[in-house]
Amino acid sequence: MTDLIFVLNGPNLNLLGTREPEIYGHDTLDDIAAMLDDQAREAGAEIDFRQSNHEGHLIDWLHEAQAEGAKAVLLNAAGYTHTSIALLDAIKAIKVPVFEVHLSDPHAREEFRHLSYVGMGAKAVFAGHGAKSYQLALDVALQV
Ligand code: CA2
Repeated sequence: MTDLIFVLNGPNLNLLGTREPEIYGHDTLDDIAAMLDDQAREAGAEIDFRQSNHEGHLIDWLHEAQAEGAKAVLLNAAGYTHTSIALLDAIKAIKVPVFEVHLSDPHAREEFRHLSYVGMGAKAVFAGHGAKSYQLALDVALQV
């Protein structure tokens, strides 16, 4: 069976490429989806790439990843990374490994970004490399 990787993106990431390129880079979310699609296809895998501005959607999708038998989830929960115990609970509630992804390096930014609830449940964290953070995470996720 083809390996399936869910790639879930949180609030405001739909605006990527339109503002603050010095922090988040010039790639749009569609650019990142296309890169990951190619990378997954070359490895004989498949990605399911989604974005939502709503916390509950991200939680439902984590449950869905488990129900669909996904091999791994790459999760950039954006601002919810630093606030959401509900997302942490969802990560802990599924057996699918979750990899935390960030374009920027939250630890090199404001203090309030240093706390990550997602990180408390994630298998590993990839941050600070722009779109490449997703590619590095996918590379590792495909090997678990
Ligand atoms: O660096 C990341 O990937 C973040 O998850 C991005 C979040 C931020 O709250 C996290 O601390 C780190 C913010 C996403 C906002 O997305 C934007 C996209 C385009 C323009 C402005 C913001």
